[in-house]
Amino acid sequence: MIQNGNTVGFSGFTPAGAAKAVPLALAERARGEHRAGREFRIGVMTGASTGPSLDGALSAADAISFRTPYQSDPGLRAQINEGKVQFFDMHLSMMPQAIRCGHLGPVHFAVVEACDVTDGGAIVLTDSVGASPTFCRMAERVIVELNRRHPPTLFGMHDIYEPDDPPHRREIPIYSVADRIGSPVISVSPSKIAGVVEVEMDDDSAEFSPPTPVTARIGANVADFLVREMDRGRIPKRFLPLQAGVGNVSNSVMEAIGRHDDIKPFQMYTEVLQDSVLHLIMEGRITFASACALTLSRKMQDLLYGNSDFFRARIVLRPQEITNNAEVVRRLGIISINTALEADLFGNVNSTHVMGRNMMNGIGGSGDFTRNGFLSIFVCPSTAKKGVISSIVPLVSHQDHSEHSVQVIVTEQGVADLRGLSPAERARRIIENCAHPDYRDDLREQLDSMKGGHEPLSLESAFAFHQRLRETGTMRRHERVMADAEY
Ligand code: 0RQ
Repeated sequence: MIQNGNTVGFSGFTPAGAAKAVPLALAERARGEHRAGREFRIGVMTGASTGPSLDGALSAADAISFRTPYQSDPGLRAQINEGKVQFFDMHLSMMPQAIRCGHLGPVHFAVVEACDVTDGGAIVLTDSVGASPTFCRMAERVIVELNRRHPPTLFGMHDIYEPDDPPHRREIPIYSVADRIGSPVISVSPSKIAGVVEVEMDDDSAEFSPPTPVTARIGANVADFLVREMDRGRIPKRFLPLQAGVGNVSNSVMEAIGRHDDIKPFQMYTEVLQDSVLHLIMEGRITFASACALTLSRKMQDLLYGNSDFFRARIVLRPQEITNNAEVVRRLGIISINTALEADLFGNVNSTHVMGRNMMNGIGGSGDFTRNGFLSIFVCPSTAKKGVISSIVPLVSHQDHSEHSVQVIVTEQGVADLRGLSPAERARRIIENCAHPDYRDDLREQLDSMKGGHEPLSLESAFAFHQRLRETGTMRRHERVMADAEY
């Protein structure tokens, strides 16, 4: 049914709840078409990243022409960076409205994974919601992947709600983390359902590396900082809901906050729940979690599915338009914690482009939360790639989050609280508190050489660190690791 040139909205969010059987079949079909000398490429929209069965398989078959809004598959990433796939990197919260308003063109098919579907067209999603409600509403036809791996007892964990579009939008009536405002199912007209594909397939799994001494130190620094803020009365004693990004660093940060003796049990209003959060829910350290996806290892997924009643009372899964909604994030006073690839002396953050050119994953939801959070924190190790890259640079090579939104930067070296500081004061604090000692002298000299102006920027040396990396294989002065290699 799906034709060359179609746009397909697939369920899936990091990579929970991603459609798998249909994309694998599409990849096979694309190979066949290519062998016969015919073009077969489609536009792929999802909630966020997916795994080998979707982005991996379709990109390996050269079947993707356009992709949005977020990805993390190595093969697809390479095609994006070679210019073979056109990738539109966008704030996750804004995608459903952009689709409804036609900004991204028509959606020919929605392919959504479900744990149940009724004759009347009620679809119960699996372990993520993402943008599926909007895909189903806007697509010309809907294909359901009924995946028996996910139990129908997931019914009741989802809260499906789509706001009206401007000028008719009213407030989104979420006043506390656990509020439910929508329906447990997506309802589509049965006549629109083109087919139901019955499968039993595991999610492409999300295994995390255990905390390293560096990520554990970053986590401890964030937790200690939040406790100090509470002691000073700048965060309410009952704490505020947390948002934490995806990945290894974020998993360690959640561990550290969750286990800190001086932080009382708290709530999360976030995008992705990883293994660490599920442990903390079981221990009563997290009392309720609102999210868009459950990105769990196989072991933790089994545990959740074996205890659906317990977790349904403590977890709600919402569309990305709601989990990341600017209005709700501001109202609830979210403490947002996301990961940077690099940050500069003024507090600008790059989360997406290595050396300003090569896409890593995408901005995802980090901008939705950072711009609107009560407290917006960025974390990263002070160096990358065994120390040859400093994460603190004179000027970021690509900017996702500006100095106006980034409030606190944390590395394993320490915490730079940038609130209320001028650019020159921010630069000094970031160097002394966050940069790796190997790079501090160089950064201090850079700063001292920049005279005058409100923001002490040197156009001549702004990218000195990046240029050195490209020429010598390291950002360190007076060293040469390899010439003109990876970067
Ligand atoms: O690569 O494993 O090959 O060495 O980047 O870095 O330290 O393992 O960190 O897994 O937490 O990912 C920003 C990519 C961090 C992620 C990013 C290399 C480093 C390693 C990964 P190797 P780590 P993480 C809500 C929030 C944007 C979206 C977002 C991300 C690899 O957090 O995509 O925040 N964020 N969403 O070596 C070159 C540098 C580098 C570097 C690190 N300066 N230059 N390489 N690396 N710094 C969730 C969603 O929106 C869905």
